[in-house]
Amino acid sequence: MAFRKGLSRSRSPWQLLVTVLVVDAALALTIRLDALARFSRGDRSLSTVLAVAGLGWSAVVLVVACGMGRSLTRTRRRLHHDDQVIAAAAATSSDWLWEADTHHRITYSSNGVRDLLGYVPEDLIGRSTLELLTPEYMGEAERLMVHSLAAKSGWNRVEFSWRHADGSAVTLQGTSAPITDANGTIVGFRGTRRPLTTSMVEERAVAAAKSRVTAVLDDHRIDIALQPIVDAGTGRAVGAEALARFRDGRGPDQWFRDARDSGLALDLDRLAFNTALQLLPTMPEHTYLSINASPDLITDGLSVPALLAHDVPLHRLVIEITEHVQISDYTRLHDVLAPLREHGARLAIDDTGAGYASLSHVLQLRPDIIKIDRSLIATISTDPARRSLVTAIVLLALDLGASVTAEGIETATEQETLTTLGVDNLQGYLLGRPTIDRQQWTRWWTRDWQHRIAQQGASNSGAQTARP
Ligand code: G
Ligand code: MN
Repeated sequence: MAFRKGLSRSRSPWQLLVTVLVVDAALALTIRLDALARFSRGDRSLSTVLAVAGLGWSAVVLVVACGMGRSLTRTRRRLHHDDQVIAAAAATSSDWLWEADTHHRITYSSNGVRDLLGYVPEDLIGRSTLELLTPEYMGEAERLMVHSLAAKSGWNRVEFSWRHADGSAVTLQGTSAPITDANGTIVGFRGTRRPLTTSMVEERAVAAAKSRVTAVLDDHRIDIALQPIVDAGTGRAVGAEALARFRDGRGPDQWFRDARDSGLALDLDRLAFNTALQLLPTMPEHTYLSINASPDLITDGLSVPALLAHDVPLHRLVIEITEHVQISDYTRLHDVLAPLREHGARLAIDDTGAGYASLSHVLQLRPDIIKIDRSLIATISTDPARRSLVTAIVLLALDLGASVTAEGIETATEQETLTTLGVDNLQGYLLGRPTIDRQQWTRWWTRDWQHRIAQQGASNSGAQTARP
């Protein structure tokens, strides 16, 4: 394998040399044995003495050659062992071990590249590393090569985005060391590339989320969509729910999760609330605006004195508390809300019926409005148990002096069933989808939904669905 090429090549000349030396010494010993015999018979002539000295020298050569041979054998064994260790590491490592020349051409690739990028290692030999990068990283890789050649060093934990064979992008972290020739000139680099660990990915995701949320907070880059809420009896809009929308098209749930993950939940909640609140004065006198608020926003994020001091028509404001969130301190929530409610603001419990805490929220907070979650509405026409639950909520609301709004109404049949069960207000795609289009808002305030619903009901009589 290429990681080991240099070492394997150097073996044979040494072997040859040792063999030559051993044969040479053995021959010299054999040829000069007669001189030894002459010497032992008492011949001390110069030629005999020299021949015997040469014999001694040949013996020294033989011993040295044997020593070299032994050490060579030991080295070969060690190299063979190292070879196997490296081969095993390359074969079993989930990292991608690689070598490339200074022109980015791949000269070796381990099996790790199969899992990481979906390529066959042999197919990569001779290809340029640059081709495997996503386009935005090609320039960076070229700059890194120039810099590493100048600094005569490799690189450490550099992250690039690579093109997987299936077309997706994969971030790998790479570390390398230079490969030098006999003169010390860098002829390439070898190293490893590995995927980011889960915690690194998470860390990065949080950092990205934080920078996205911070940008929205800095520029107030949030839009408010309104969705009409219609009186089931008169068919007229009585108000609208404000829903945060973001300009990158990602859903509000994702954005609020980003904000939670990056510790900015309260800030984003506050921005959404205050942006929505600005719409209230633009709406007709007879309508209210229902704004979602987390319990934390109410207790720690809203400036109640500011709400009381400014010209906020609190009698036209509804604060919706989601049912999904655990409320740790009902008393505090109650206390913070009290002055606002005294000045006319109403409290709605959102998503009632969707989770465990619904009735306890309702009982503890005594809302003015109970909003029934759309999960209860979806099969209301066919599920008697759900109808009973809605009836129970309607009765509870009667006792509490609250009104009931059904959310997520999508069909005329659902609307008819809910009206029959005594629900006061209706909200859902059937009446109107959430929109940021102000012209549509204006049309809602004068629209007669009764007429429209009746028409749809007639044209769908017997049908279960009439999705707009
Ligand atoms: O829980 P809350 O009321 O805040 O949820 C409002 C969400 O429900 C919004 O994102 C809105 O787009 C969505 N929504 C409103 N009406 C309907 C509907 O009729 N059907 C469905 N599937 N979603 C709705
Ligand atoms: Mn809501």
